[in-house]
Amino acid sequence: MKSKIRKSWAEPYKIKMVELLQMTTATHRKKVMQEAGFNTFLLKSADVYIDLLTYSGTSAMSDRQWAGMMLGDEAYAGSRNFYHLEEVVQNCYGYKYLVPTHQGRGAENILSKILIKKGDIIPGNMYFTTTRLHQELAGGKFEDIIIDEAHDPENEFPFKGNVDLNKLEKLIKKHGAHKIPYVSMATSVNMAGGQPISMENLRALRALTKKHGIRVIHDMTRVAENAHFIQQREKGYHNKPIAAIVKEINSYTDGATMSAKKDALVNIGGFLAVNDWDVFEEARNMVVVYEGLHTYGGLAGRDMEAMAIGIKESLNDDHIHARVGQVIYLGEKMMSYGVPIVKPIGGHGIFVDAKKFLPHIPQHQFPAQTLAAEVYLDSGVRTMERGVVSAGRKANGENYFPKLELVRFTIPRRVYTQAHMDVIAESTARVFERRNKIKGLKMIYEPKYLRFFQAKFQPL
Ligand code: PM9
Repeated sequence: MKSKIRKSWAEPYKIKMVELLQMTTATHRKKVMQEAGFNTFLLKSADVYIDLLTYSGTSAMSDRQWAGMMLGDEAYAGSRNFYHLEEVVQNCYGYKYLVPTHQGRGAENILSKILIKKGDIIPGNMYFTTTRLHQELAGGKFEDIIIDEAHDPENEFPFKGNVDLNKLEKLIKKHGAHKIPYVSMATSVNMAGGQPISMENLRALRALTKKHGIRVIHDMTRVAENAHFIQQREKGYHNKPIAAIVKEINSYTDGATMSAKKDALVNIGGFLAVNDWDVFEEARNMVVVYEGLHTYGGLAGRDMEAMAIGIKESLNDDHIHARVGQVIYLGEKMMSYGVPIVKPIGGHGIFVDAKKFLPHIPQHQFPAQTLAAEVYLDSGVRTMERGVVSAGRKANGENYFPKLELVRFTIPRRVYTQAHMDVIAESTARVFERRNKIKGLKMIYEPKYLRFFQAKFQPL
């Protein structure tokens, strides 16, 4: 007889050191939220109890990574940690050439400047804020070619990160392949809620782009989480280790930008990795202008060592199972309280559907920004907006009004416990109970670039 008892996951580590948290009062939270202009990015970390603003650079490093930091070779040129990192990128990810950068957007800047010419089109499976901005600053135009299901929070399609190949073919027909320097393909699509792309779709994307001589550049920031969903959901992958799935994903692409602050479990770092010698040569030259010498790219030797070790740890099956397991635990708890979230639950956080949560607040009054502020006011849990504020403005000055208006509860890796997840879900449920009394916001300060980081708001 099959047992009915749930088989839980647990973290494949134990805790050696703790960081004390700050508890705050409701009065204090109200005061600091007003000072922060109702933007959770402008709160001081000391005023935050549980910090889900981002999972970027906020991971807990392992004892091995900390030990690796003591092996930092802080030579200006040719640090031994660079060669270790290069070997790990080649062996674990399968890319030939490595250019380290201080973080992901450093790699995006260099890549965009090398490959994009004015008037080029860059199709991608949903935009990401920094990625699209660098493409635009280089003179390109981003075109969304993700499948329609990705724009519907209720749609439970298991691979909502897939590329719609018909959309791509139409773009090729309209503009010609020579106008498309590469397809910008992300794994675990961030703005869609951490939704994976399937191996089948990747294979088809490779075949189509090969036919037209178009590169595929991989935003591999969360490739291990994507590999987990392929392992769990795609036929033929159940018994394949995460490490092998990651290598197969990469094999269908020509290069990658990486923010190592996510999957790779470090607090700072990133890289550009390519298979094409000519692109590498240019990138190696350009990195000295924007980041630092090509063997450190804005990083200390110790950072590169921690990254090399972190990459290997990130591909461990038990690690990734527990990491995604914690996200799913929080999502299921939220759903049990009736909180509307993006489904299926993604890899790096829970994305609450603010349009459904606060249907009486129109999008131009920033429902997701409002909800993020309300959750903080309730409990000191910090989240962030991923909706109309994050989407920004088009070249003609008009606001983008994205279909998805979400609040992101992203979970730092190896940092919080299951009890923290309970506190977060309960706080969100309390705000849900009093949702009808919540009013929207108006924007009173708007910076020119990536406005979500620094914009200020006032309650209506
Ligand atoms: N992502 C995140 O929290 C940090 C900045 S936005 C709050 O989700 C992708 C898919 C990312 C990403 C950063 C970057 C840029 C590129 N691609 O932050 O520059 O999710 O290391 O990476 C953030 P860096």
